[in-house]
Amino acid sequence: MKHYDVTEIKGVIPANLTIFDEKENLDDSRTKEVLDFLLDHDADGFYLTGSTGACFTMTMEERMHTVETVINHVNGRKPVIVHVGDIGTKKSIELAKQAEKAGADAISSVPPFYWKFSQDDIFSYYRDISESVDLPMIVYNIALAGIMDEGLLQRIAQLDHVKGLKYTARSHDEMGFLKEKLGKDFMIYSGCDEMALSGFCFGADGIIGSFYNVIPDIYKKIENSFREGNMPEAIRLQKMADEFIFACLKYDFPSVLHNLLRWRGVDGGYIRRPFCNYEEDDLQALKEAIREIRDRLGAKELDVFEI
Ligand code: MN9
Repeated sequence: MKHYDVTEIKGVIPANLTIFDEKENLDDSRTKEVLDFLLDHDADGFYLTGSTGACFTMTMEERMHTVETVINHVNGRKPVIVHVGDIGTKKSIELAKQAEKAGADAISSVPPFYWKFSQDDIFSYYRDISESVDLPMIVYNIALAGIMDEGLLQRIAQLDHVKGLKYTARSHDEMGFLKEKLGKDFMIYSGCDEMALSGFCFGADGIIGSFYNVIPDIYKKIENSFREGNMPEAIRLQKMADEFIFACLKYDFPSVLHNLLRWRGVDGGYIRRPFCNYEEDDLQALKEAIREIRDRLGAKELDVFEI
């Protein structure tokens, strides 16, 4: 199996949904169908068992099974990052070791949450996990959660195996400073889909997020337009994507992503409680909103939805 250097992990990377069946069991066959769709629609890599993947509703065994199933199916065609975050270091280490064995290209983790861990606790968490395997660690900072500030991120970034940062926020000044300070080979991924273009402008090497499960091709066009210097087109697509995202975010999230996949002709399976599963009838207003956005903006890119 091909292994990717962390500097090769870039572009548009879906934070994969975990696909369950009607009875809340993992659904390997639908998982592969969704992966094939993403591979056919320009996804540049995969980020498994993160918050979009409802990881905190899953057992350790289920997380490991998902990682193995996906990595085997992807079979080196694109890099795979495995989120191993938990609020127990020992559990994260177990997940990290399994990810390494399964053939992951990198691991990633949110900081421990729920209790107010000290900065030293959080630093030790990343040190202990990243030292437990021979894989690059991509730290996942959700700035809105207010758990890690710039000083702590810089301290963690000095750890040997820490090679990147997934940075989810609607402002990018701090992310841009960090990219400058930590150097070009320290990879930065913008995590807020509504702000992907801004992320690229502030130096992100890639974007990792939920909506790239559904419209990876539109985001690939945003990235390509940006890199070609076609800013009007990049801005048009990002604004359209934002209207689409904000219409979807009126519904339970990430539940609604499973329905959106279905509207693209892919069997996106189901989510697990306490997230809700929407019936088609629950989403008539969303279909109408998407049609309205498409018609008002003349956005033929939204024709991909059978609605
Ligand atoms: O970082 C995701 N963030 C969270 C990834 O789940 C907190 C994003 O992809 C958002 O889901 C997306 C919608 O707000 O930008």
